[in-house]
Amino acid sequence: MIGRGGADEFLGEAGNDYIRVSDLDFESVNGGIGNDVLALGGSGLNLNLTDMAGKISGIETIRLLAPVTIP
Ligand SMILES: [Ca+2]
Repeated sequence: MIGRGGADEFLGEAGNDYIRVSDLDFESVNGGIGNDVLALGGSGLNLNLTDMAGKISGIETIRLLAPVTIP
């Protein structure tokens, strides 16, 4: 699944899913069952997992595709 930005909702359900976002404005990412990847493809993203609590679930791997700041 590839998000193009904005308040998207991703639901992976069963299987190994790959969810790519271009910003952090999505409503929710839930990979469901399986080994699911959340890929951050935008530039200048500042990912604070504490702020994202409740928005990201069922994700086993976070992949950084572009310069991302993790405080
Ligand atoms: Ca899944």
